[in-house]
Amino acid sequence: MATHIHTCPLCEATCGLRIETDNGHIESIRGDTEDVFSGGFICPKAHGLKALHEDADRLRRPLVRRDGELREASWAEAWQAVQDGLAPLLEQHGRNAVAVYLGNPSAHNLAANIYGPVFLKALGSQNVYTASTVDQMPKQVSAGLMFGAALSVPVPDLDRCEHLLVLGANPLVSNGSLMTSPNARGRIRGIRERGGKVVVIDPRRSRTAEEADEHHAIIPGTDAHFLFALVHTLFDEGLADPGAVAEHCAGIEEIERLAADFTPERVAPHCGIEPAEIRRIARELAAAPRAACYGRIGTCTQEFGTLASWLVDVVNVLSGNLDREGGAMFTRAAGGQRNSAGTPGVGKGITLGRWKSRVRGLPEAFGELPVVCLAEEIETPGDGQVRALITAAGNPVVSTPDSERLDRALGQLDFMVSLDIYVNETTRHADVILPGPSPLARSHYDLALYQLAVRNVANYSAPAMKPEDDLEPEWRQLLRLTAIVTGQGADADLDALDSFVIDALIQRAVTDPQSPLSGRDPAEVHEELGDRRGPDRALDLLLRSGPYGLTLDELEANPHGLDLGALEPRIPEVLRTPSGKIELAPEPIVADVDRLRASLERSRNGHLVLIGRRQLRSNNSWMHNLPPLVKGKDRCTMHVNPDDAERLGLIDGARARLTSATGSIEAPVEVTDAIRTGVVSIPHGWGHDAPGVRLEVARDHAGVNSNVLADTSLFDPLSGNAVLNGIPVEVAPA
Ligand SMILES: Nc1nc2c(c(=O)[nH]1)N[C@H]1C(S)=C(S)[C@@H](COP(=O)(O)OP(=O)(O)OC[C@H]3O[C@@H](n4cnc5c(=O)[nH]c(N)nc54)[C@H](O)[C@@H]3O)O[C@H]1N2
Ligand SMILES: Nc1nc2c(c(=O)[nH]1)N[C@H]1C(S)=C(S)[C@@H](COP(=O)(O)OP(=O)(O)OC[C@H]3O[C@@H](n4cnc5c(=O)[nH]c(N)nc54)[C@H](O)[C@@H]3O)O[C@H]1N2
Ligand code: SF4
Ligand SMILES: [Mo]
Repeated sequence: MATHIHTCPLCEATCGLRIETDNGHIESIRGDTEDVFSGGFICPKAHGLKALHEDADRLRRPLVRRDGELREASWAEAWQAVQDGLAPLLEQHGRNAVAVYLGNPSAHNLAANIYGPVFLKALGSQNVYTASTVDQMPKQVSAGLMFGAALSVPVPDLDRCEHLLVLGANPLVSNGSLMTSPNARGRIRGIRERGGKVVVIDPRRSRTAEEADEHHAIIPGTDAHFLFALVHTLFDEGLADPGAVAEHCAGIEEIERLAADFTPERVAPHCGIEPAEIRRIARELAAAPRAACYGRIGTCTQEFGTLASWLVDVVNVLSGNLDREGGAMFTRAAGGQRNSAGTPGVGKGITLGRWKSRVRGLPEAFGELPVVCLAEEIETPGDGQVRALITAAGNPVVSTPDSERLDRALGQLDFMVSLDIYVNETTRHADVILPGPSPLARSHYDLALYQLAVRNVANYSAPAMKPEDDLEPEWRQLLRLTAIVTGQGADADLDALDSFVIDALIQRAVTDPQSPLSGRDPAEVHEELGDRRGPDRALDLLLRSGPYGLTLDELEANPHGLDLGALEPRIPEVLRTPSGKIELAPEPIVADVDRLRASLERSRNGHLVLIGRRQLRSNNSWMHNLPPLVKGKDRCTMHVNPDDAERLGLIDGARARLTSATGSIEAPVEVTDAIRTGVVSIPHGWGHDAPGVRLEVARDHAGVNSNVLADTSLFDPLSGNAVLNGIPVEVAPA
């Protein structure tokens, strides 16, 4: 018997696991009660890791398409096929002919965190797409413009907060997002136990809403209206006071001017919340000693995603809660954080739209184009047409809008390669699939998510399980792809390439004025990093050059994590805007307010709208092949309010047909008063019955793909983020 302490890599909560193994077999997975951050909390998905590790459908060897069929092949054959597929296309059609899609698990994968950017830079294609534009891109854009760096997103200081206003998030089920907080449920309950208050704004009475003091069933897509009315009220009643950060704010007068039209009376019919309630919510927020406003998926994946994301932080500033204990604060991560590097308090800020998509001209953000453009870039002939696609840990056919169209488009590609562990709805189109190890068979450190944690923590896990024989580690896969797209060929010396990568990181560290390694001799630093290679060596460097000057040895000696303390005020040091101020009214955002104002003239046309919902025993599209997570009754159902059900003749348990501008699907009806009238909800990530998919268990629990109904022409213009909540649909009995 052996015990392994490992951080769960499945979601943003970073829970500590205690894994008992016997002879390479997983005996049990429990919460690590000694984990400094999660204290033993886990969710049902953690148990799914055993099933995932053992899943017969999880790929252990590469697949290469021969005579139209994906067949097992050796690594040498697979890499030869990748080289033969990509090299001629790059040569004949240029860099943009090869597109990339990076999926959500890459965010939790140290190899992808370090070597993903290396590969993208080497490829040099403008056609980079990720799950970010069906997720948090609006928040990155708003926070980037306000605070100057991509991940400078304030997080609610949950453990000291006494008033939490939650919009479009369900942390009791999702376990928190853009807010790394294991046991979010316990932490949020703690607010009420301290005598504080939790208010939830959501078209559904979610689990989080059920446990809150108040729930307001907002009309989907109107959070920006509602938030502007809060801002209006704060000014109107003389409650707007940024407190300690006032001297660092630019644009307050502009905000007051912009909010003038958004009176509670004016927005109430649009958002479905009474004017008196809006005023009271604003007053209570301002009066609370320590409060935070927090928005997530529901506020991002909608028509006014960037405006809503921006207003969340405007409200935090005006209610005096930005950067104060118990308010919305900035994490100080142990490594890899942009806003801890460079000159404190000032920077280049961010530049959006450095290039545009070829067909529709949608702007780039943080190095990527909106994924709503991917299908048309494949379909539309001409110079720069996408002819090949590389996916890594992503399932865009299920996760992104107008799935049927993207599915067809992938069928038209000249070449496709997928780094993935399953043959699913997306990878079934690939010519080559390169599997990585089980998530338990690699080292883990949540480089990105620790930058958004509600405490400053660092926790490294060595691999808990041995990877299958001959599985090429993902960092080497990414380096080999780098070698191929730079013409060095699949047989290039990967260790030499890795040395090159680490030296570039060292160069950055020794020239960073804030780094403990500042001014050091690069060769000496290289030497000190010792025998580690790959992501572990890079992580060691990032820790050494981070604000705590940690080393990977120290983290290895503390398998339950290092608690680096509660969040501390970071303004102005955290700012990276050219002005050195918090930009409350950034020009691109101000320009978009007209679109919101114009929407006040729109009348509701009586259409039903579709929203999503997450489920405890599910993880986007890819954990439905694990028996412990799919057992029980059908979960891919359509929630509808009893009034709508009666009006439309829908019967609980019977099937409904939903039709949007792009497609039509059928789903079982679940009548529930937990959802407001005018809104129906279907969880995303389902629909596993496509031909060629090799997911035996998931096929029996196929469900339907709600993104067949999402429309690539509906997006938030500033961020390019898809509208996944608030899609107009017709619903009728099937
Ligand atoms: N169990 C589980 N956990 C997960 C995931 C999972 O699939 N399953 N996915 C992970 C990922 S990738 C992410 S990004 C996070 C997301 O984390 P969350 O954002 O907390 O997750 P959701 O449950 O989608 O919550 C969104 C809520 O917004 C509501 N909503 C929809 N439209 C609107 C609107 O217009 N306005 C408002 N105010 N509310 C609206 C929905 O009813 C829903 O309750 O979860 C992560 N955690
Ligand atoms: N309608 C609607 N659509 C949504 C959302 C919504 O709320 N509503 N939410 C959106 C959000 S927030 C997100 S994040 C996206 C997710 O969108 P995606 O990231 O495109 O999809 P996932 O379902 O996370 O797919 C993960 C893929 O990675 C593979 N995988 C898992 N682990 C590994 C690994 O360790 N290595 C490798 N190489 N592959 C691995 C899985 O087999 C799977 O193919 O979906 C988005 N789509
Ligand atoms: S909450 Fe997230 S990190 Fe924690 S056990 Fe569940 S899936 Fe893993
Ligand atoms: Mo996500």
